[in-house]
Amino acid sequence: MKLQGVELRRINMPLLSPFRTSFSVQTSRDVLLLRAVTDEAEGWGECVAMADPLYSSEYVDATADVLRRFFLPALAAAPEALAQHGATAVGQVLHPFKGHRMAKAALEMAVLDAELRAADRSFGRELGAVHDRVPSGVSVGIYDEIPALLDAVGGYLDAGYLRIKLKIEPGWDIEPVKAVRERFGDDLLLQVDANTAYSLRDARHLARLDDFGLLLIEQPLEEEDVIGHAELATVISTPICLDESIVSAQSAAAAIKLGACSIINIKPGRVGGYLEAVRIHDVAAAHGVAAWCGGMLETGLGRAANAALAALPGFTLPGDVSASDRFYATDITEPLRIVDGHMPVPTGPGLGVTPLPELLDEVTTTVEWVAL
Ligand code: NPG
Repeated sequence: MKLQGVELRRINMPLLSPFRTSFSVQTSRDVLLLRAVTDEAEGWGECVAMADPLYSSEYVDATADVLRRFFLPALAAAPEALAQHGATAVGQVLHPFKGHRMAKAALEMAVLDAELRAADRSFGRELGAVHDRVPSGVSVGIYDEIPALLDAVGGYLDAGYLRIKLKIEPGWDIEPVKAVRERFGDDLLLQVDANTAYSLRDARHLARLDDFGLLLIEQPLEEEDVIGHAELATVISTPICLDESIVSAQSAAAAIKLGACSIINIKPGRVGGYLEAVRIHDVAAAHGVAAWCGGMLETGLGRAANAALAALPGFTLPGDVSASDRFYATDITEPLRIVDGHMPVPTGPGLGVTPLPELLDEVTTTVEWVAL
């Protein structure tokens, strides 16, 4: 395969309703898309970095900059590696550059999509999917009042979602969880996500969540506080799941060994790409640690790829793999829908979905072509 150039396209997608977490209120999604053009096919990559560095240190302007300034020139200088090894070469070529995993992931995804479309193979087949559909969970933001939260959760359950994740923060934790449990019963698959909003001093408070039969509590403490999570695990009985702390297969192995988590949320963007995500899946499975696929408000492109990843055998918990209409009135691809609480795994070549030009143009803010 010969990479001829990459288009960097910024789009802005309005959210159906504001999405509030412990770190921000999101009303629209500013996304960088990559279109890799090779001599054989073109492929799409979606960068999951947000507009501001509040979830992680990356942000969308910085990902565009590092791609332009370092990653695309490095790939242009390594044509033999790409020709011989295809998308697996991307991670190796970019390895000397520290961090910037969301930018690396987007570029690898675009090259992989082009390679797979040319070979008429799907993401699912390439990554090792063993299911043709995956159970769909939904992430529910922070609300001002409990009744509004209960209405939202009820709506998602009516839509068929099989698992509810509540965003929590200090002041919005025990009460909303209790209210949802009471209203929707003990059988509801329920978990919470703190996005680093607590410290170890809150351990006793967080232990109050133990009464509610949660599947897990996700990332209660800071990203770098792996030891803190291991200590917290000795105080609370709700299983601890790590998200922000896990940035590679190596950090996953370390967190598992330290006893910091019994579950991992795997997000391809956070860990540098779908291929590293598979390696984390393998590490988790080898240690008997459950995994599930996280979401970052992706368009249909990232959502399709996540559905393929979530179909690997070690993804034993429902992921944040929700339908396009969870966040968007109109997606840029054909809308991804859930059927009986499950998202079908796309079977077409590559991602199995492609942006529809007129929908894409409607949300595009800038387009830039980088010839290689
Ligand atoms: O379903 O796409 C989705 C969103 C799931 O809550 C979700 N994502 O912390 O996991 C998270 C959160 C997030 C969203 C994080 C956007 C960062 C950016």
